[in-house]
Amino acid sequence: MDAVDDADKLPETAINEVTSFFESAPPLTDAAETEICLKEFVDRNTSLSGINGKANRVVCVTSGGTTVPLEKQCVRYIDNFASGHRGAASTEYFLKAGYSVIFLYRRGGCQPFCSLLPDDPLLECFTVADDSIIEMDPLHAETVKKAITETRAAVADGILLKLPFTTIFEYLQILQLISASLRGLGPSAIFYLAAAVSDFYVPWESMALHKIQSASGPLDMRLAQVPKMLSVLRNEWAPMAFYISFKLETDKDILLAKADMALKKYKMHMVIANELSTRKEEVIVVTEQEKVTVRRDSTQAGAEVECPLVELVVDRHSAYIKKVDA
Ligand code: PAZ
Repeated sequence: MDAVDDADKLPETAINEVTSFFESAPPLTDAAETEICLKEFVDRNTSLSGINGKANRVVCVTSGGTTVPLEKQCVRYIDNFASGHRGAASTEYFLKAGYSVIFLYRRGGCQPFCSLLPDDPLLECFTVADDSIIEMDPLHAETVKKAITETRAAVADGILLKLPFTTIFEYLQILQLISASLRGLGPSAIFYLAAAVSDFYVPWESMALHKIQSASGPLDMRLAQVPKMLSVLRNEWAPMAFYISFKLETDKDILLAKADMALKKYKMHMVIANELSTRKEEVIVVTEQEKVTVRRDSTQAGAEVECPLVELVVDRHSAYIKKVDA
């Protein structure tokens, strides 16, 4: 599956649904600043010579779940399951492979280079020696040092840009800004869409302003369908990029059929199928030509499935660039 042609253009109704979603969404508070950061990041990366022959290659990794607010002054919301581990770990492997990464992540979710930190780093990594001196617990010193230095180095070198989201509104608006900034990179850009994105939402204009009261009994609420943004991204926003989406199911009997369906419907280059209970052990990479099971190397302590997965993605992406450039 290569770049889209005119026959693949979306019907007007789909475009209209997307337009009205964006028109009615609460505007991003820092859209202008985000656009500037993205432009600087992409400009810098197109002028870099790159490592391992990966000049100009930029991947947008999405990570964590989007929320759907039920109230404008939000007290309650619907959430999507995702810890953000897949996205954070994949980011590290893409950076190692010589890619620059735009990490679009759920606020509070897992971060690259931080997987070895304890659950509550502030409370577990530091001790108070006396009233004024805070000391690092020697047990965690190396891990903390590594997390800080590697993150800061990647950001300072301009190869890692971290952009947070919480709601479905923020996620899709930032994704649109990212796609606009990566469009010019053509096949050198990857969208690696590991975030768990809401399918249903409450439109902003019909959302309650204040906390919904429970005194009036059971709550009846009709959720609208989130427009199929993946189609718009793939067909309209950045049509030459290389696309990888993820499919999560709990019923393994339907997993591959659903992944195949997503591959065809959204014209993805790869769909990564994973089951909730085994997602850290293995995934199945579905393409037009093949289905490849990728497993974590269980003989190695701390080995992650994202290591061979990203290796495979890089290999297929290189082949895609070669084919497009031929
Ligand atoms: O973030 P995490 O490591 O806990 O989980 C990753 C995942 C299961 C959310 C991801 O691999 C995935 O499948 N994302 C897409 C989910 C979906 O089908 O919408």
